[in-house]
Amino acid sequence: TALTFPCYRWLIGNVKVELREGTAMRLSDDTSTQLLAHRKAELQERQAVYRWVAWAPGIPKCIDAKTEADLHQDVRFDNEKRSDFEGSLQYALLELSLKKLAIMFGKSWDNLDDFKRCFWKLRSPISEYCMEHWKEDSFFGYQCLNGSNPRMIQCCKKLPGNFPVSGDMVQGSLAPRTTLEKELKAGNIYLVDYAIMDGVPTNVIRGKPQYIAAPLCLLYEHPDQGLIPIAIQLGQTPGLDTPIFLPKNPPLAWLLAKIWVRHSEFQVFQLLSHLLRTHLVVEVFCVSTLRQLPAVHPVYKLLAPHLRYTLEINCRGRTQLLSADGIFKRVVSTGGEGLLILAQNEYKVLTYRSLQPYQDFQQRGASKLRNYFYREYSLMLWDAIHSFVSGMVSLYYHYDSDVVEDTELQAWIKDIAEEGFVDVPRFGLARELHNKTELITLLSVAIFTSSVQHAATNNGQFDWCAWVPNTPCTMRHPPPTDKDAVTMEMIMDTLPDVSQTCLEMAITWHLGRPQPDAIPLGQYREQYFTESQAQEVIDKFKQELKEIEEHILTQNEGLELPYLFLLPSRIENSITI
Ligand code: OYP
Repeated sequence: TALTFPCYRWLIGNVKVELREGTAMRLSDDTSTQLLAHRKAELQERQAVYRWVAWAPGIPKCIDAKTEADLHQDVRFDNEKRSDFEGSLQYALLELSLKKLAIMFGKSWDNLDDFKRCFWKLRSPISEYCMEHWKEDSFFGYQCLNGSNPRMIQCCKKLPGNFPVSGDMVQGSLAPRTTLEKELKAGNIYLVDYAIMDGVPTNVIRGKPQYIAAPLCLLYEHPDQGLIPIAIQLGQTPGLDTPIFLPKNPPLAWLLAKIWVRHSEFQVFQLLSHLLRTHLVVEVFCVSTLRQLPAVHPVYKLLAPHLRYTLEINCRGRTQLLSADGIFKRVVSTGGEGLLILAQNEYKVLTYRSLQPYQDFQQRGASKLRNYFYREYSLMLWDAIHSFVSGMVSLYYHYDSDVVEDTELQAWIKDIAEEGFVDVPRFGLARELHNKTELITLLSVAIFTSSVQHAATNNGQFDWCAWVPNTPCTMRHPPPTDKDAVTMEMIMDTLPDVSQTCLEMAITWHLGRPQPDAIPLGQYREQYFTESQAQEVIDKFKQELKEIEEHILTQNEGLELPYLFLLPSRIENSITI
């Protein structure tokens, strides 16, 4: 099989020889001057081939390549992957255009049932469940926990000053004999706040302006009904034109308010949780690993399988999805300038801590929410990854001083912190490694983000977005200001048109479907490590993943809505899509 990541070292006479067999070597393990010279030459060559570039200011740096064609052969898709990737979207679009729907620009659907007309060959059990249940409040609440953006919900101990919900307004949603004040104190009130969307410029599609809101949504963990939304405000500034929508309002007004929240969810989920916080974060690790670590370095060998295909998929994303004439510009409300400004807003507040799941849940006060499968499974997987990384690192680094003295490793983290995560004062990653613990955490973050976290955001996207009213990619009318004036016609004219609907379905199907050439988490097809001790650590990791697999399967048996996005067999080792 072709190597998907460079793994060779220079030998005498400048002959490159693949180095799949052989012991991992830190700089200080290589003693002969010849081997040291090879090490240096390899890095010089790689630094000439893999260069940083700022794709845009205010976001992480990426690989210097205009398109995927500029990438070195070593990091390109293989033929099978390429033809599958290019064929799959064509297939999906063909499915839809057969019905002559994909070209109906500007045509609204006549009624909600009409969305079913493109629900033909492209469907899945969860997308069908979604179609049946999307209007239900408890389903809305469920998606905050286990949908495609499970990192947004936070505990609310005190109402935000710009969200004047009163006890009277929500009394009807609460359990008997309690009050909003008591429930706030008890930690049963939660908030999703899309302030980050405020002021983001909106797209214009075929001459028609699209719209964005920055909603606030209050939720309550009801003892019987589970998590339910109890109040929604579709803007950050309270006022007469920004009423607070409640479940007891006219049903269409409440429904449209929820649709607006879900529309913000599409933007935040795709651009921030998915693109920025997985794809672009992992690209930084990818570039610095290629630039700073020779292929014999143990950290190179450890990370390489988790960086496969990421450079190429990101290049394709930049050129075909996010570019000035890309898919976002054609169908999404944040297409054009908006997506960049939204990403820049998030990058300003992105922290290294928030990429570590224990800290993330703790900071959001989300540790005791019931039925939060994403939390339960991602923590189990974090533990497994952390103990695997810890086992591997300990084979090659015995003392903290080994870490401190590894100049290649120090150059690597410096590249990550200073070049990759440039201009992000609050990120909180030091520019040098002081001990083994810091190294283990950093490597765990890299592997967790490229596998588990990417799976959590990517793999459900068709399930949650295929029924487009549940997660619309754009809105064609401004948010409602008058609760009594909401009509079904207004909802249909607001939701994506026929053509936008088709593209949302096609692309989310293309990206969310199981990848035919997927290598699951913990499966190392290319034997970078040949030492038997390393093999033992890998085997233990595989065993733990198998136990997690069984646990998840058992726990999901008979569930009306299973949560299987984090089933280890369905998590890829790296971001390949
Ligand atoms: C690259 O042939 C990627 O046009 C997806 O991007 C789709 C293409 C190219 C187009 C292929 C073609 C992968 C990397 C990424 C990412 C994260 C954000 C994903 C957002 C998906 C949004 C769906 C849009 C629906 C309207």
